[in-house]
Amino acid sequence: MKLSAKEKAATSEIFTNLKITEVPKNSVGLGALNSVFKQVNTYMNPVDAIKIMSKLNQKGGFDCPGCAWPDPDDERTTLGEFCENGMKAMAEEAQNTIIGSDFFKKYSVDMLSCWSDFELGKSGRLAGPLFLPEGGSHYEPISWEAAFEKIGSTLKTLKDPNQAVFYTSGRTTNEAAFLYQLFVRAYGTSNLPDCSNMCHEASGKALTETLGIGKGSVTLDDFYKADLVMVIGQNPGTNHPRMLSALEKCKEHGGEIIAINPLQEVGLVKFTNPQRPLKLLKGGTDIADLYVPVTINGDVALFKAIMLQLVAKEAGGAAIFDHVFIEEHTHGYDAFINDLKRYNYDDCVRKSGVSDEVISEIVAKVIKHERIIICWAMGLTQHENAVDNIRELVNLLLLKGSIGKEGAGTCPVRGHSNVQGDRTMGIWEAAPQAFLDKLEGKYGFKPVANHGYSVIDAITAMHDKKASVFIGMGGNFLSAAPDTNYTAEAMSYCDLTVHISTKLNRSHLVTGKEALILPCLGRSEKDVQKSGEQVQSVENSMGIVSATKGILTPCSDNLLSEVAIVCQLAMASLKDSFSINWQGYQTDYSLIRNDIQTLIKGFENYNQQLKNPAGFYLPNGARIRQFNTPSGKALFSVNKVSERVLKEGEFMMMTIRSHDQFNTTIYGLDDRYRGVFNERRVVFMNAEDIKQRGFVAKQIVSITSEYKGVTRKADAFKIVPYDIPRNCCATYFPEANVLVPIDSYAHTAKTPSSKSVVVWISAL
Ligand SMILES: Nc1nc2c(c(=O)[nH]1)N[C@H]1C(S)=C(S)[C@@H](COP(=O)(O)OP(=O)(O)OC[C@H]3O[C@@H](n4cnc5c(=O)[nH]c(N)nc54)[C@H](O)[C@@H]3O)O[C@H]1N2
Ligand SMILES: Nc1nc2c(c(=O)[nH]1)N[C@H]1C(S)=C(S)[C@@H](COP(=O)(O)OP(=O)(O)OC[C@H]3O[C@@H](n4cnc5c(=O)[nH]c(N)nc54)[C@H](O)[C@@H]3O)O[C@H]1N2
Ligand SMILES: [Mo]
Repeated sequence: MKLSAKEKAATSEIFTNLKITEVPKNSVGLGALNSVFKQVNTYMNPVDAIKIMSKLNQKGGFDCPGCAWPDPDDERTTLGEFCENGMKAMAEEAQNTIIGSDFFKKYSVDMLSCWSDFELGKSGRLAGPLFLPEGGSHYEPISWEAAFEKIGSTLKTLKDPNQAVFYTSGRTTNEAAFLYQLFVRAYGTSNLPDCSNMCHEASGKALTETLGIGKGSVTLDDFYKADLVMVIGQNPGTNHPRMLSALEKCKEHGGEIIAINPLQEVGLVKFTNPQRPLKLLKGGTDIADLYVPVTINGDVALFKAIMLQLVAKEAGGAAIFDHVFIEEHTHGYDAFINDLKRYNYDDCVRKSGVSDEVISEIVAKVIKHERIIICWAMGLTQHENAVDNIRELVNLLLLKGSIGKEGAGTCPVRGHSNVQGDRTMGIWEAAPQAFLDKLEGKYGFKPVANHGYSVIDAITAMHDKKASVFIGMGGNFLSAAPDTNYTAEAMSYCDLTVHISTKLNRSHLVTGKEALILPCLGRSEKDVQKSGEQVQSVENSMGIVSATKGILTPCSDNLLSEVAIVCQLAMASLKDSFSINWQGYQTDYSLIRNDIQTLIKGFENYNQQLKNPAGFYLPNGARIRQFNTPSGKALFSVNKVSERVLKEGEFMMMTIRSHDQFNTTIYGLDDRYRGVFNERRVVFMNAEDIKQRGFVAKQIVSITSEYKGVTRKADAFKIVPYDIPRNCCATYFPEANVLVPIDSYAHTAKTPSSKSVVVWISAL
C-alpha cells in the first residue's frame, strides 16, 4: 500500500522519553563546549573538526553556514569565531558518513517517510544524483547528464514558463544566487520565492517603506557605542550565539539591554563567553538589565503604551524627542502623534500583557539614552500584523533621532547565512524594474516585469495546478512552509519536483509524479573547477560582503557545485542562451563577479575588493541619513494594535526553535536552555493554565487550530509547564507547522503568521 502525501509529510509521533529539568541560569560557558565536543565526536572525522575550528569565520577562511551574524572587523579570537551551534551546523554538513548506493535500494520512499527528521538528517550526505520515476517506490541513481536532460525537456515543454517555481533557501552564495535568478528570468518567469518570504520579508517591507532600505542600518561597531539595545522577539543564545559577545561588549562600554519576549530566554539572562577563560571561572555577564514579558503579539500595544507615556512627558515639559532630527529628516510626525493620542493608555497596557511598572522602567531608559539600537527577529516578523510591529519600532527610533548616527539604528537579525545576499543578487519575486532593465541591457532578453509567486503564492499555485514544476535551490520547502498537509498535497500535484541539496530531508519524500535530487558541495568543501580552486562570497546581516572558501575534500566525487548545477540547468533548459556565458561562468567564478559589478551598486571592483580579508561594506542610505523614500525623508507610520481577542479556552501559540536544530534540520532532541530533554513533541504552557484546564505536566494532548472556518489538528504533544504568559503556548517548528493556516500571513509581506496561531488544547 502506498502512503498518501499527507501521511508522508507527517513528522514522527512516537515519543522519545521526555525529561524536564530546571531552566539553567547561564548560557554558553562549559555546557556549550561539552555539547560541541559531543556532537563533533559523534559525527565528524577529528582531523576535519580541527581544520574547521581553525578556519570558521576567520579572515581568509570560510563563512559559517549557521547564521548571518557578522564577524568582528578587527581582532578575531584565535580559538575561532565559532559558536556551539555553528559547530553543530558544521558537524551536520561535514558528517563523516555518506549515503551509499545500497541505501535507496534498501529503503523505499514510504519507508523513509516514517523516519523522524532527526533520523533522516543522520543518514549521511547525499553522494550522487537520484531519480524517482513515475509510479516508482525507490530512488534510483541517475547520471548528471540524464538528470539535466530530464529537467531541460520538462521545462522546454511547459506551455507557460510561469508554470515553474524556483525556490531558494538562504545558504546559496552570491555567485550561485545571481546565476540562478538570471537563468530563471531568461527562462521567462519571475517565480522566485525564497526562505526570506517566511522570515524577514516583513522587515524588508516595513524598512523600505519607512527608511528607504530593506536592510538594517547598524554595524557591529555600533553595538559597542550604543547606550541602549532592545532585543525584541529574538533568542540569540540559541540562534545567534555570537551576538551575545557583542551584547557583552556593549555592556562593558556602559550600555543597557532590554529584552522583550514572552519567554525569558536564557542567553539573554546570563552569558559566559567561552572564548574568555576567566569569565568561564567567574560565571559570566548578566545580559538583560530589564526583561519584559510581553504577551504573544502584544508588541504594538506595548510600543503604543511606551510612546503614550513619552508624549505625555514631553507635553509636561521634558525634552525627550529629537526635534531637530524630526524636523529635518522625517515626514508624517503630526499624523503619527495624532493617531497615537487616540489610544487609551490602560487599554494598551492590558493588551501588551506587561505591567505599568515595567513599562515605566522601559520609558525611563528610553528617556535617559540617546543612542538606541533595536534588534529583532522572528518574534516580530511572523504575525499577520508583522509589518506594523516593525514600522512601530521605527517610530520610536525616529522620535529619538536614533537612526543614522553612531551607536543607534535598526538591526533585523537575519537567519540564513546568505539570505540577505541572495536578495541583493536578485532572488526576489518582486525585483525592482530598474534591476530588470539592467539585466535586459546587459544580456539582451526582456525579463518578465510582472511579480512572480512568493512562497505562499507558489504553494497555492501548485495546489490549484497552475504550477507543475518545483525546483528548490537548497532548503526543505515542505517542512519549512506553513500548513504541512496543504503544502504536501500541493507538491504531490506537480509533474516534477527537483531538489538541489546536501542532506536528505522530508521534501525529497513528498514529491511530484517524478522527482530528482541533485547533490551539491557544502560551504566547507573545496570547489575546484577548470580554472582552479574557486572562491565565492556572501553578505552578512550588516551588509558586509566577504569571501568564503571551502577547505575540506568533498565527501563524494559525484557532487557538483551549486554554480555548476545552475549553469548546466540553464544550458539544458534555455531555448536561447542570449549573450550569457554559462560555460565560462562555470569554469571561472570571477567572471560571474565581473558581471555582478556592472549591475549591482556597491560591487564595483568586486574581485579586487573580495581580497580584503575582512570584506567590504555595501552602501546603506539609512546609515548616513539618506532616506531613499519618495519624500527623501524617513517616514513616521500609523499602525494598529492587534484586535485579535482569544475566546474562552483558546491559546495563542508560537512555533519556535529548540537549541538543537537549524530550522528543519534536527541536530538532537534536547533544548538545554529550556530544560527539555529527549523530546520535541512538546507544548510549553503556563502552570496556572495547566491547572485551570485540569491538565498535568507531561500529559499527552492534541492541538487544534481554527482559522476562517477550517480546522487543523496535530496529535500527541506532551505538556511542559513553563514560565510563559497566561493564554500563550509554544511548540517547535516544524512539528507544529500542520497547524499554521496557509491563508494567515502578514499583510503586504505574506510572511506566514507562525508566531500567532490561535489553538485549543484537548486531552487525548
Ligand atoms: N542554531 C540555530 N541558529 C539559527 C536558526 C536555527 O534554527 N538554529 N535559524 C536561523 C534562521 S533562518 C532564523 S530566521 C533565525 C531565527 O532566530 P529567532 O527569531 O531568534 O528564532 P525563533 O526560535 O523563531 O525565536 C523567536 C523568539 O521570539 C519570541 N517571540 C515569539 N512571539 C513573539 C511576540 O509576539 N513578541 C515578542 N516580542 N517575542 C516573540 C520567542 O519567544 C523566541 O524567543 O535564526 C537563525 N539561526
Ligand atoms: N512554523 C514555523 N515555520 C517556519 C519558521 C518558524 O519560525 N516557524 N521559520 C521560517 C524561517 S525563518 C525560515 S528561514 C524557513 C527555512 O526554510 P528552508 O531554508 O527551506 O529550510 P532549512 O531547514 O534551512 O533547509 C535545510 C536543508 O537545506 C539543505 N542544505 C543545507 N546546506 C545546503 C547547501 O549549502 N546547499 C544546498 N543546496 N542545500 C543545502 C539540506 O538538504 C537541508 O536538509 O522556515 C520557515 N518556517
Ligand atoms: Mo529565517
